[in-house]
Amino acid sequence: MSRFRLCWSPTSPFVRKVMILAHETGLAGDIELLAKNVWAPDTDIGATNPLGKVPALVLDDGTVVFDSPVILDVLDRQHGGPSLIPATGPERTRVLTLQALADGVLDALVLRLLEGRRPEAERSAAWVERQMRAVARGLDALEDAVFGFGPALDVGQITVLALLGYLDFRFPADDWRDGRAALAGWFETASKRPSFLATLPKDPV
Ligand SMILES: N[C@@H](CCC(=O)N[C@@H](CS)C(=O)NCC(=O)O)C(=O)O
Repeated sequence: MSRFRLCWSPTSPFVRKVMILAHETGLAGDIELLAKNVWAPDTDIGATNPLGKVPALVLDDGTVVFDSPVILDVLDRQHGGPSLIPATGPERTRVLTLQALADGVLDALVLRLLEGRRPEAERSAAWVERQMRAVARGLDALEDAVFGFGPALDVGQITVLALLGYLDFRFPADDWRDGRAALAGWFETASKRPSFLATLPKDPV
């Protein structure tokens, strides 16, 4: 029996963070995936996660864990390999802030995507522009942050991987690589990892 159940979707970058960590740490086989369409009017996700969002992880004692940074923290304590979250000190702060930065850019991208799905008359160009400015500033900050990346993958880098993968998936016309050679170069290498390739997003047919 699986040790964990994960409220999952094939396209959520936040779910992808969890799955990248699971593949990196050998935990993927311990996680049963519960596919959820959080946008379906009759979704039951709220019965597990009161916030109505994926990912949510259910432990074998029934404890529900969200959101993705907490899930990554819980799973990181469940494997015997090197931790992907530094235990203490400035490195811990750096890695967790990196995760928060990439998560925040993802939040802005999701808001932008959802705004674009509203009926045309209800869309706000100013709101979309606000999100796009946050995305641009966040990516510029990541371009600088790359120079401080550690040699081993951590939860910050996992989140950056999920973010850049999401940009290529949902916004292929955005040229995020333009003017961000260091970030693009890092991604070129990191995106070849088996954990990234095993978790490529796919729209349901
Ligand atoms: N901060 C959350 C974000 C999760 C999130 O926004 N998930 C999206 C899918 S990509 C969702 O389920 N949205 C449903 C909603 O907002 O109602 C995390 O890190 O887990």
